[in-house]
Amino acid sequence: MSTTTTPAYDDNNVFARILRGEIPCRRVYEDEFALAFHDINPQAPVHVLVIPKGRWVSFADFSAGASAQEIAGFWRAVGEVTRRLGIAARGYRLLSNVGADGGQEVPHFHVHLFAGRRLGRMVA
Ligand code: IU
Repeated sequence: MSTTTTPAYDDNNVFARILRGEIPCRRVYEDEFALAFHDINPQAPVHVLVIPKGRWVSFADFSAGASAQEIAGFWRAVGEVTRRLGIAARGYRLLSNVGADGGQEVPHFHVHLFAGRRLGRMVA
């Protein structure tokens, strides 16, 4: 038995609505496991969000509850996005905020992908 502090998934969060096509996005890539689109408020020349198709609040419940196929498919999609964007040679940064202390604003698991300039050092 395991315990979790992850809140229940909110089907009306903005990324759920993007997945259902109720809100438009600038799509970069999509497959059965993931959708990638440009962040609406980019923090770097390339700022793309990659989200799983499943109903996961954050990396916390995704990593504990998703199937191996979902987890592998999602991370393979992240890699595919980097290849399609042509950023692999110069490098990039992956980041995922989790929960309140992590500064997560949208409660659907997402990975930020930053690239296109020499990024600053991480600040905790
Ligand atoms: P966070 O990790 O939950 O803090 O990041 C949420 C991101 O979602 C943030 O970078 C927003 O600019 C972005 N975003 C978006 O791309 N489209 C939206 O409609 C909303 C937020 I609301």
